[in-house]
Amino acid sequence: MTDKLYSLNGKRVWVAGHRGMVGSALVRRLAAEDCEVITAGRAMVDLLRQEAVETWMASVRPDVVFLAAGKVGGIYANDSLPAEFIYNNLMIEANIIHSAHLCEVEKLLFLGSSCIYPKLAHQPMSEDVLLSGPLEPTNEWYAVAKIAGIKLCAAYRKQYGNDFISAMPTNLYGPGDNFDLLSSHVAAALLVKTHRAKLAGDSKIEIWGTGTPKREFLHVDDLADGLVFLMQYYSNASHINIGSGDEVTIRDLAQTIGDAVGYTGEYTYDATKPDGAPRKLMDSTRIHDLGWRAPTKLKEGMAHTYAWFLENADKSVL
Ligand code: GFB
Repeated sequence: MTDKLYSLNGKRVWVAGHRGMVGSALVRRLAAEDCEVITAGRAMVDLLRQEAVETWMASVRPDVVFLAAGKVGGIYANDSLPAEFIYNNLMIEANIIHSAHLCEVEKLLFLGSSCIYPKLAHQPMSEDVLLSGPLEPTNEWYAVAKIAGIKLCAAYRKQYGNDFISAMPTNLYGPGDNFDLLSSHVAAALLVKTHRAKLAGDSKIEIWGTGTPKREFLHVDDLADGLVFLMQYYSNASHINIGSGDEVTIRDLAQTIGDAVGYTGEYTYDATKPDGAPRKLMDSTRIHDLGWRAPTKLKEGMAHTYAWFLENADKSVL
């Protein structure tokens, strides 16, 4: 393990996007640190408005920012709301990163996504394949905004010496996910579809696409732990991947979720729906070499997520 470069002790830590899956996991994880966690809902500060962000940050003066706010969604949402995905993400990250510079925030961590890498990038994808080829068309709008966020951090490091870093998580799942079938990511969608099929006694579940694309899945509590690790052990450097190494086809993911839920029926595939990128496996060597690895395996993580879902999910989706 490398030496600790930054201590959160006694720091005022703003989690931007604390109502989302990643932000809420960060708030849970930060409870174990000796720091003050700051959150602010939309009524307090509209992150799309530059003046609102600058005024709020100048009055609150956080020492540390986790930038987990943004417009996110699965393949269908990304493909059907391109303007919202590019505009909201660009505005939120530009407003927060620039204000963090003005307010002399000591450290900021920006969250990107594995879709910043080219659609047909060499696998597993190392940090160096950024901007080496065309993006996956279903999410290029989101990807371009996230690439701009990485470059904003790099530019503020280069020009002003701000310690602004960025982390690129692989596909996520876990408590606090969005379970709306049209806008959710695949893991949450298949959990809802499988749960409903089991309750209704249906013997078929419809999967979008061919079922052959591969995805790597990271439990959001592992991500939050990795992000707190990076805040402490990674400084003044380029974007860094954070994956689990747990890669499965969508077909196998459906089966894993079927096992967690106790569904024994069949699956059908709707090839008129997009597959997206054929494969998106992160090369996480860099974070492993720093001394961090994701502890949760997909099977146990999915069982835990289903238990959380039964306890906590909005009754309208159950
Ligand atoms: O998670 P997902 O929506 O997004 O879909 P991406 C992954 C794969 O699951 C695709 C298939 O091959 C889908 O065709 N799939 C099967 C389904 N059934 C379903 C279903 O019911 N719902 C959904 N949503 N998918 C996202 C990007 O890409 O990855 C985001 O759009 C972000 O920008 C995120 O980067 C991490 O993995 O394809």
